[in-house]
Amino acid sequence: MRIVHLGLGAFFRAHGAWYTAHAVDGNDWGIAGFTGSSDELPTQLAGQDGLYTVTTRGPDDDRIEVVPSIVEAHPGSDAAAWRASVADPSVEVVTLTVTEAAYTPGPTSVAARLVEALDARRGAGSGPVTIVPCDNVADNGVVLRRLVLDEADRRGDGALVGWIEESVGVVSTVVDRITPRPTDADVAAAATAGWADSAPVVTEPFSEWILSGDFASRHPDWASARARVVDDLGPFARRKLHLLNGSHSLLAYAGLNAGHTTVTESIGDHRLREMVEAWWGEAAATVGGTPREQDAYRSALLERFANPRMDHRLAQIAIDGSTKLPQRIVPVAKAELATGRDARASAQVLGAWIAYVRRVGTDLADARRNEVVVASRQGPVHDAVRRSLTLLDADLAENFEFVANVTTGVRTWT
Ligand code: CS2
Repeated sequence: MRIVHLGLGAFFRAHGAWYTAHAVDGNDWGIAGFTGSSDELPTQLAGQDGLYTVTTRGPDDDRIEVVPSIVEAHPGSDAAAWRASVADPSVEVVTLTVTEAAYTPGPTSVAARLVEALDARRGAGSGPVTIVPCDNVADNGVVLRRLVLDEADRRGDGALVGWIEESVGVVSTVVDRITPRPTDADVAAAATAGWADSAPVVTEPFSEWILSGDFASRHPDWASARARVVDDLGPFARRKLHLLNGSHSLLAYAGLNAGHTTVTESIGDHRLREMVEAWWGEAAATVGGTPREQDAYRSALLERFANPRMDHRLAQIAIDGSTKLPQRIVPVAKAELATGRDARASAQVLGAWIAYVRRVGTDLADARRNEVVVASRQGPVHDAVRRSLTLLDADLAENFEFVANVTTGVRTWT
């Protein structure tokens, strides 16, 4: 049985592929992976039979293992192989790690790629399949299903729409495992540990995978590898996106503005640590669980962020703020404002982002770079803030007091 994966990067190899390897029936499954854009990784993996090492880097030591679940690796640009793989009758699951930016409509969106491949699958008569999106987007399965159906509808192919409705399951997930982009030092460390691996992955000890929804086909017994299946994913998604990812974005923008390079350095800076605590205080209202559970989650996050042996670059987290912040920060700001409070901690995070964008300008790494950079440099700071917020959420941009608080946030860094 086969899984096709789109977005073959370090995170998937430390997470979905790793869970598959650890499932009791993992040996019955093989993954055909497609990168987002890299041509290099498929060649590297092919040169080592798809095998690679995962180093689990704790605060005190490393544990190294070889993950055997990837059986084929292709560059994302190979559209013919992509269609043929999804159309293959032995394939029952399609997993995705395509980042937040891919969940917006458009001809290059993940939905367009999926619809093309699903059309080939229908043509081949290969039967039902389940899509498992693994990106930091709330209700990712629900959002993706809508995008896929809209895209099929846009093509005017009613039969395809009907087939997708009947034969394609889309589940929603919450994923978590901090996985820095691999470096040359990781290759050297694997070699020192005795492994000739040109594509190693380094990750943290913590991992979480929570799934919800109906499968239309068979899938590996991921629960046997400690994935969880729940009825209501909402509270888990908000906890992860607001507490972890929200504070990550804060540490990234404020940390880079303050001259830091890694998450460990950023969380070690008292001023930033206080900002993170303030953010968590504000986000608490949107996150389920008892105060005790929230405390435990936050303490665990502080330890994860402070892991002194992890080289997690703030610049990696800073990528694509315009599609990440609407998931991580905007819902908290809106919930706070709706209660009549001033959402000052949310304003701080957004202020740190805008200050960062103003500083780096056209060097910004963001799927919407041009609009974001132009907005951030438009006229006086207050106007730039209003225009930048418009790109995230129109209501926020119209709240005069909130715009003023974000402007204060920008001034913190200038
Ligand atoms: C990070 C996430 O790069 C980012 O935006 O916040 O990739 C984060 O490391 C993962 O979601 C952790 O599970």
